[in-house]
Amino acid sequence: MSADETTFPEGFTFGVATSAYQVEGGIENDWAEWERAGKLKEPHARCGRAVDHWNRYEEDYGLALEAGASAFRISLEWARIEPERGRYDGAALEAYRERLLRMKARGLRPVVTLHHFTHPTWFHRETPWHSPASVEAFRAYARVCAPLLKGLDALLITLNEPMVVLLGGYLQGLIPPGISDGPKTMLAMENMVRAHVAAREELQAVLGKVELGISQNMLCFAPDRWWHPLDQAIVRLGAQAYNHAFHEALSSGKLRVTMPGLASTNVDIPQAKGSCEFIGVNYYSRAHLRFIPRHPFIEFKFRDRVGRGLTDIGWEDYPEGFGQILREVKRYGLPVWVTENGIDDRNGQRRPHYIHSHLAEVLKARAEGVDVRGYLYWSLLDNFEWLEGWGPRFGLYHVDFETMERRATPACEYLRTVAQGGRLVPPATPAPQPSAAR
Ligand code: IFM
Repeated sequence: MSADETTFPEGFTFGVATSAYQVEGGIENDWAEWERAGKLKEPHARCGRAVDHWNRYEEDYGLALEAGASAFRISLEWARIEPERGRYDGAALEAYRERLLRMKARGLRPVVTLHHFTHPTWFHRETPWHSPASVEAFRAYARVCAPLLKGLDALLITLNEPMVVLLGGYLQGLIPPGISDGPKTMLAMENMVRAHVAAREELQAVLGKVELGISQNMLCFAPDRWWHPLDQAIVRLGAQAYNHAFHEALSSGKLRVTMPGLASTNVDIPQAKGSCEFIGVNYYSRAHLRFIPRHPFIEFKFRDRVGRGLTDIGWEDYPEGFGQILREVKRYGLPVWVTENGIDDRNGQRRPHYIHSHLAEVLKARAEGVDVRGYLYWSLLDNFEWLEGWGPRFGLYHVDFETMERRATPACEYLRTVAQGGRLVPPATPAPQPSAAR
């Protein structure tokens, strides 16, 4: 290994990531409605008070610092800020401003997402993403958020994982708004690109120069049958649509998706060209795709092809795919931020090894010229994992969901050692065997 492959450059940022609905508690939005409609895997699960971050934010900033973080990613909850269309909640705005100022004062650079999966309850009824009104609704929300961000030098993210919202909410109907319609999915995608541009304009108008992007969930796709031309074809089309179409639209102004039999679009949105300062990558796993001769034509599987054992949520632990994705995004010619990377590891023993192997890929990619500037671990705390509810544990800190007590897992000390030393070192304890890890 060269020095470049063991040492992080001066200024490289280590941080942690969270999102409002998953940690704050006490939020009424489209997901709360979805839960009450019994749509989670466990129909009685509720996010409810989440992990009470709304009240414990000072404690949580301290925990992030103890884990070596110098950046803290949150999202603003649109439903708190605009509970009724056009009515903004001054107390919620003040509370967010106070939290961001405290974060900054404690030495944590704010990373602020405007939209992380959730919507106010009026949104899908009045201005759903497939209607052009969504663009102006998001613009108005961004305009109200902009003053909160003044003087913070925050890294800004307009949309988190828009493809997850689009595929889950508009194509598969599994998450709000529960639609299953290819053409509407593509209209919604086009409007999300336009909404990103509109939000950028509003933020720039107040903040001047911004450092802004989106966070894209990026999977390493592989053909289930390596030799099968149709599996290879859907991997090519799927990776282009899922991983790259959004980034490409924001880079070139051209939105192109080809998913035969599912959804396709080809529109030019010139205002979107060059509308990001960085590429945000959320990476977790590799997925194997297999062509099936009936709708939806694609079968999606997590397989344990290398033998490291699946993670507790059932995803493949495949750091090599992270390296591949980082090299792929080099084509956009922008700095890269890893805005999420993490593992559901319910006993906490594998997490240091997962972080180590994924940080090794960051260093390799940097040595190959990919300008990765920061790494945010998902997540600081165990939290509410959407359709999966309360089972998964991604946290650097284990949370007792009854008492809300936070307890460090071994990854806290590991991340702190790497972040403070600026060097990648192996974890102190050996990796658990795959069988023991499941
Ligand atoms: O918990 C989610 C997060 O909200 C978005 N990215 C993936 C995480 C793990 O599934």
